[in-house]
Amino acid sequence: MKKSICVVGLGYIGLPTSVMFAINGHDVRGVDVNTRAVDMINNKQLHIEENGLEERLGEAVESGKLVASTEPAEADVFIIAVPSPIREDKTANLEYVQQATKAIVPFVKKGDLVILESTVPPRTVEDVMLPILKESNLIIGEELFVSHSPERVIPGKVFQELVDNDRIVGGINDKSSQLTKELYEVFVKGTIHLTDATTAEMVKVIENTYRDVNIAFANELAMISEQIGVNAWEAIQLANYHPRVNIHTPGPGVGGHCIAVDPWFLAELEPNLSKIIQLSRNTNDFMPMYTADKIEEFLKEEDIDKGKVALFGLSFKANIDDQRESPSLEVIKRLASKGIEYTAYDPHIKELTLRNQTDNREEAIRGADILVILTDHDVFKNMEPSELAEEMRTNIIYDTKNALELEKWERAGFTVKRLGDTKIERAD
Ligand code: SAJ
Repeated sequence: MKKSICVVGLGYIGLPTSVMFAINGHDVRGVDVNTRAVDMINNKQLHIEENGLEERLGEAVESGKLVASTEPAEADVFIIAVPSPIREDKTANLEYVQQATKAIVPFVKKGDLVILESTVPPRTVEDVMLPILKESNLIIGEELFVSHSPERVIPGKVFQELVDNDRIVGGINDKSSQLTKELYEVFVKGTIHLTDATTAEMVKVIENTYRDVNIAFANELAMISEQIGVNAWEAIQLANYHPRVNIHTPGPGVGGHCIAVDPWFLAELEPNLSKIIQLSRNTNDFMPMYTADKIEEFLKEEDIDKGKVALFGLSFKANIDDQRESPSLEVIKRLASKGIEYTAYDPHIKELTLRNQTDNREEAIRGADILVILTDHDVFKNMEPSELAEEMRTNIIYDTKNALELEKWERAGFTVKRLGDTKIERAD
């Protein structure tokens, strides 16, 4: 049945979700405090990058099914998809969730459904949202239904994953879960699993925490491997042939606004019981320093005092333009604090916001004493040694993502150093 849906928050989850409901026949009002974003959306323009968003947004706006506004309005369903970041002290900042919930209170009516999509510390729906929603004077669970339906999509593949991924829906009661399931069924092809709101919150947070802990383990293995002369990439790959082992890959740190954030939600709730979680977070946060210190070490080995470093890759992961919490930015800070010069280059990032950033690859590597790969973009993986050979001052590359085909580059005369892979000279 056709419904009116008010989506609060038109970011990288709220906007694609609005678009999906609109092109599947619902009347969607997208709400955002950012007037520029609202204007752009109504003009069918993108304020965020996502594969397949442009054409779908065009279709949704042209059909009149999606309208953006700065103010909520009455609707059958309210979906909240606002940021839930952490503060400097690593505690959850739920201000946006609270503000969005308050903003819809004047518009909710008997029979409506409120869904939280933002990732939050377990118990947020019960302890933070419900007290605010009670101000509507509707009986919660009887006249107003509430659930948590966390997004689980990966940037770059949002539209594919919105449809194909299984979805977790946790209502404050069975009716809330059921209504939420019926709504998402309009485009979700994966299985929709029903549970309670707090369990759904827990599920979402532990998915990302699992990855963070696993990556920290991989990073630890990389550092250990360097000490004992083992190639961690090969060792992890071989270990993963075991049917019950799935070790993730090391790197210069963990970025993005999810995996580097969500584990703190659990740490905050139970600081004394979340030791591995906190240790993993700190291990991953330490990796950019480790990377910068290695760069300094490699320069010193060549008797280069400060040197010039060409940094390739500024986004937090491959093939996207998102720099939020990117480890590359931390590597830059650390290099700068050491007085080491750098030039930063990322072909996926169009706006040049950093000091010493260039969109010209030749300029980035010209005269460099070392080239450092920080993100495994396909464009880097596909580079040919002949494209770089004459530009650098040395032939040293530090690959923190195992992006380059080692033999090819070594055959071409480069010295490739790799995170997690140090050759140790042993006495016979
Ligand atoms: N990374 C590693 N080693 C790995 C995998 C990732 O160092 O083996 C690093 C990446 O380079 C990156 C960071 O971790 O800096 C995070 O990247 P990611 O691809 O693992 O995750 P996100 O943040 O893009 O998206 C995650 C996804 N969660 C899971 O896969 C469990 C996505 O499904 C969620 O929707 C998203 O978080 C979210 O919004 O919570």
